[in-house]
Amino acid sequence: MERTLIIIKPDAVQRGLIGEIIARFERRGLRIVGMKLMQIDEALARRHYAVHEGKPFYEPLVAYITSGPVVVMALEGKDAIAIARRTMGATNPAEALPGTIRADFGIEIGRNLVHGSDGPETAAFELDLFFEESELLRYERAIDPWVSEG
Ligand code: D4T
Repeated sequence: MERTLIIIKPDAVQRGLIGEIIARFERRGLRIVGMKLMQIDEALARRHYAVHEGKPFYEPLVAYITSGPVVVMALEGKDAIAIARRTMGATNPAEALPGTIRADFGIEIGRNLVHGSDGPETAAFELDLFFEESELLRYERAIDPWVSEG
């Protein structure tokens, strides 16, 4: 069982796509174990995107992610990290496969609607950045055995 951090970015919130995006992860079978609406401040944005510091897109990226409210979610499931990223599609929406969130709603990399952790270490780091341990719930859904053999 894995957990991953998803951010529904400011462009998706402004465009009224929160419900649409949550529904796609939910329908895929991933379980929401944490969720909140928040505004990311500059310090948190810089920590979250620290690996990109110095790259040409770093400052615009910080400006974009802090430009309005976001929804952050912790999703749980078997292979949740890779499955969430495939549900999102390629980083650049112009190259994402149809049927993915980024392809269906986006056209360029600087407005790519969602973030998802890219590996187990990143997921642990990012979940810790955005959630207190007490905000991450443990529960089972009646549908879980119908989503996964366990
Ligand atoms: P995020 O982190 O938003 O889920 O994106 P990815 O994990 O799919 O992609 P990433 O870490 O390589 O890039 C982080 C973030 O930077 C933006 N970006 C990236 C950009 O604006 N221009 C670029 O050339 C790259 C590589 C988009 C996502």
